[in-house]
Amino acid sequence: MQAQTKSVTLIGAPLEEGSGRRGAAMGPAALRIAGVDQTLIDLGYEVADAGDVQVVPARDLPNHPKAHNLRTVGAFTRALEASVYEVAAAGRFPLILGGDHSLSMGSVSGMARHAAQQGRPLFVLWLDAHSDFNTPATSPSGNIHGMPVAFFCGQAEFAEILPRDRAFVDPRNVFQVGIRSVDAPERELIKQHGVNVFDMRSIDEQGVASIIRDILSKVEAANGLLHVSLDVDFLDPDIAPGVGTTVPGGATFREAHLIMEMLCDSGLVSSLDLVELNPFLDDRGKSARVLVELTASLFGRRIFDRPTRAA
Ligand code: Z70
Ligand code: MN
Ligand code: MN
Ligand code: MN
Repeated sequence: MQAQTKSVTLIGAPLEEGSGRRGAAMGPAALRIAGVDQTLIDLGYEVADAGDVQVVPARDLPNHPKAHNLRTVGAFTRALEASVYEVAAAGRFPLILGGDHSLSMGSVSGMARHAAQQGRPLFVLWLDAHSDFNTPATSPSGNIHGMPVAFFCGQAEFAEILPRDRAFVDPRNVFQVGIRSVDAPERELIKQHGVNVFDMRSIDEQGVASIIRDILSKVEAANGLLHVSLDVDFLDPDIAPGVGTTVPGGATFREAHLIMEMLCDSGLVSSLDLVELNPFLDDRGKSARVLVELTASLFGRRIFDRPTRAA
């Protein structure tokens, strides 16, 4: 991120209880083994590793029949909200190493608090096969990793996880790209709340460059901060098999890199989640390596410099 901070803090979130299967808790370790820290150092960043968030289940939260492991997910949400906020408020770039996608309840809420304090709107780019806009009432699975967008938009209050007067994200500032698996009631919620969805058909018809350019121009016009949340299943399973829910027909290696390069050039990205990597299901570290390569593109690795675009 050229215009943005050159200081990055890695925050490991070994959370798998939101996903309904084991393995994603090994994600932070795999991303470190794939060299995420050295990759950023080689690109000229100052990198601090805050280590892994450690929590005990929050006993003040209920055992919710339709939101599995709420006490553990809730404890991670609280810890991540606080640490992501503190890192961003200190002028650093929070890079969250997941962990399943329920961790975004905390990371995005922390960035929403930071943005509110700056008097700037927070935008979210959600790169995912799934919309993750279920609530405990609509979820077919009860797995909280299908609910984080509804949570940080203030539409899924499971219990008092975070204060009800916290900063929410305006669903009209959420841009979802790569979507190809949405539950029927979830689709109604998305339409009702004005979430911007670019499904695989729109990628095929418009191309990712035009989609991302339009999103970035909206963020820029609003002087917003942009949080990027990258779910491994955004990518096609051929290039990234290490994920619990593979959904065919995902983004290609080239589409994903182009998105990252355009995001980098914008200088608008404030924070990043890398989520749903399941090393237990991966093929010899392939998916972990792809995530680190994409992170490198987001932070400025390029094949050749491009002529700067006229303003
Ligand atoms: C489904 C649900 C989901 C990720 C699966 C699936 C949600 N919509 N999200 N894998 N990353 O259970 O809510
Ligand atoms: Mn699931
Ligand atoms: Mn997801
Ligand atoms: Mn997904």
